[in-house]
Amino acid sequence: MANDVLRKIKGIPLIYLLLFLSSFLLFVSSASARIYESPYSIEVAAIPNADIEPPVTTITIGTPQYQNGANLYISGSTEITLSAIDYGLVPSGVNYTEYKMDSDSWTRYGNPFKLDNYSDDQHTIHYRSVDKVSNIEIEKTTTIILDKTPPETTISASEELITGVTNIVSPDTRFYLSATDNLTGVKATQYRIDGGEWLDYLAGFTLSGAGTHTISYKAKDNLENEEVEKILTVKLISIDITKQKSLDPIVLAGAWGSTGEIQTAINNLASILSSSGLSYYSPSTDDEFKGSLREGKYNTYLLIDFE
Ligand SMILES: [Ca+2]
Ligand SMILES: [Ca+2]
Repeated sequence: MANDVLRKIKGIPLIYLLLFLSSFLLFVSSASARIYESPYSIEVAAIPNADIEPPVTTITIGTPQYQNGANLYISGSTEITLSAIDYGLVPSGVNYTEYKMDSDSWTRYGNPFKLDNYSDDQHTIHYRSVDKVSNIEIEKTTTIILDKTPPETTISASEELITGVTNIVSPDTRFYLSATDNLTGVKATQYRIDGGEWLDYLAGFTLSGAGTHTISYKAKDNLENEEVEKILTVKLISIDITKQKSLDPIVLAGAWGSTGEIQTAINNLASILSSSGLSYYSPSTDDEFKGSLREGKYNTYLLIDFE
């Protein structure tokens, strides 16, 4: 068998043997080059200065928020979001983002956060990010004014309201609301009567219907911080009909008799009362006169005795 192979090789011209040998060596060298190709490319990615740029962090202030001139107001329920993108020739990626309030210490950022544990005031949020090769972003700041407090509303009336009692009022009594807010400002003041529909307060209002009434009132600021409803209970006394009639004098004129002389006197009296512009009623008997007195519906009584 081996002799057969040797005999066949001996039969091949030398030039073919050399060509075969050189092809074989070329194949072996290119195969070894391929084997070392992969680790060589990893070394290229790790060359110095591939990432010398820090990340860039962006802050987003959620709602509610209220901009008034240069001032940005937020409430205790407003969410603050930070997001970062890394830069560089070959960015290594954001390692972490951190923030701090005012002069507090840095806190690693995880999820959107609120400032409900801070006091109502102006605060500065500092924030920055660091990439995976320790490039640190120069810190940025955003200043906000935190307002977690609803307005306070007070009620007053055209007559003095006494604290601690059920005040007696009339249909003419006018009620006024006044709301003040600590920082953001009052957005709306509302009231409702006897638990009815809420109405926007625009100007003084009155009540109607004799009896006990409740006036509920509240206000909210420009960040929707809403005051807890306050209630004033009053008793309305309506002006009765007799009292209203008293504004227009009505005279009960008692003069009665059967003789011509008395009747003339009665007619003269009626004429005088009419010309005076007074409303009057003249009973025809003394019993009728007394009955009218008992009813109490006249405010002036005139009894003429002709005897
Ligand atoms: Ca970077
Ligand atoms: Ca407020």
